[in-house]
Amino acid sequence: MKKTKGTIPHGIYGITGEKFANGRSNIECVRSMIDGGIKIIQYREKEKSIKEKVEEIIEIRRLCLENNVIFIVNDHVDIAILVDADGVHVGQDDMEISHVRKLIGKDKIIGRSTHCLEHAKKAVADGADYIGVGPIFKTTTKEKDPVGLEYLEEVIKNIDLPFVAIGGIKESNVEEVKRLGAASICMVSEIVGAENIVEKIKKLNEIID
Ligand code: TZP
Ligand code: MG
Repeated sequence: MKKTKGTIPHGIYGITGEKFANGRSNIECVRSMIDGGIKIIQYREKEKSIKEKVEEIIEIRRLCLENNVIFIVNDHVDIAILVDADGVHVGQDDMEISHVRKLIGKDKIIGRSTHCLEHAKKAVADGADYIGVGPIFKTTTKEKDPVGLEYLEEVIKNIDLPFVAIGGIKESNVEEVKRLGAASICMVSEIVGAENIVEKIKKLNEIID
């Protein structure tokens, strides 16, 4: 079995978002993210049936394995287990980390979305492998008030766990997020909605690196 546990890759963390992808499918977007050199991809899809999600996840799992890309499934612990994904990402309203761990095993990655320091501290205590920190800025892809750069700074100062900065991050503000100390940065609409995904990733990497 490929051992992926440990810290998550630095750089861009890719997430699917078909609704924001200008008519492209999740699979097309993943192909382009891989072509652009992204090393960790999460399947996140809130609208489709389980049947459709499973079909897509099987295909994306295959693409990620072939290209040595870490694959994380959002929400669905059962489907992650089914396809032997590298990990699962769960939000505050999803299953407790201890339950996810019991199901998915110790060698898999568990990510937890957090929106305040209490969430982050609990994720550490519960044994998450990384946390999502956000939404940093206002965004149309998540119905949640932004937590601001202040929360990112609090995490950097107080939390000893890998984290991914997320929410409203664009080519125009990614430098600020990076400069504050975020090593892994997620952008959904900025990437899947780009005219040319590979070119967009290249530009973003020039800013981040
Ligand atoms: N969690 C916090 S914000 C967000 C998620 C899944 C969506 C981020 O999307 P975008 O388009 O990068 O703002
Ligand atoms: Mg969720």
